[in-house]
Amino acid sequence: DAGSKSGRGALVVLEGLDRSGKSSQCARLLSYLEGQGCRAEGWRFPDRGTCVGQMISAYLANESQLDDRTIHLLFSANRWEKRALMESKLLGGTTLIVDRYSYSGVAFSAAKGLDIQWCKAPDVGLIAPDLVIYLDVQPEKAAERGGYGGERYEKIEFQKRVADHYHSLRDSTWKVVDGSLPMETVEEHLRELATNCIQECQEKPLTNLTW
Ligand code: FDM
Ligand code: MG
Repeated sequence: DAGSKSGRGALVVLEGLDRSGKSSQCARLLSYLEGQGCRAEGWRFPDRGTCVGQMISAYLANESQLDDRTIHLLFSANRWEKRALMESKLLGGTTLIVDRYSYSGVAFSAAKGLDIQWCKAPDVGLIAPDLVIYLDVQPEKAAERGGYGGERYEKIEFQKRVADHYHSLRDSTWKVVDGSLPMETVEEHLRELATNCIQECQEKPLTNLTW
């Protein structure tokens, strides 16, 4: 009975390239956890619902142009503006399943050639995830999956560079799941990883991201 005790919720992040299956898997995982009686919410970054999020959304749709460092800081600000709510949800016992987080921030901006340390710096002090699940799909395979939606970063050469940067960000909180396996198999892996994580972190204090 994951999460039915009185401990804090878990911060579970899904990362991966565009078309890696993250969004579908987040939704499936969320409904599974809810079905288990676990208090959980699905979040995503960018959160396009805020003022900052609307600027990001316009940029991604190529409706506006922004300097590379400026958009990087907006993505970070979009996480900062949600930090207080995130903390209160987690401390109140709600698990958050988050589609993209700071790792997207660094991998995508670094793929443009920005310095990695510079990219990491503005996210220091955000809440550190308890678990990062990386859905590993070859950029070529992801591109075959019904094509991209036409947003700014949805090009195979760029996604290849993003994949390299994701690779260099992997640390002990990461679990890599082969995203090319059948959907149900991926789903099963995610259920197990998330359930274990939720149980293990109930009594652990929240920590901040330090990289
Ligand atoms: N993206 C996402 C970034 O470049 N930086 C970030 O900090 C985040 C959270 O935005 F191409 C990129 C990744 C992706 C695009 O994301 C929109 P969704 O998940 O497709 O909405
Ligand atoms: Mg996308």
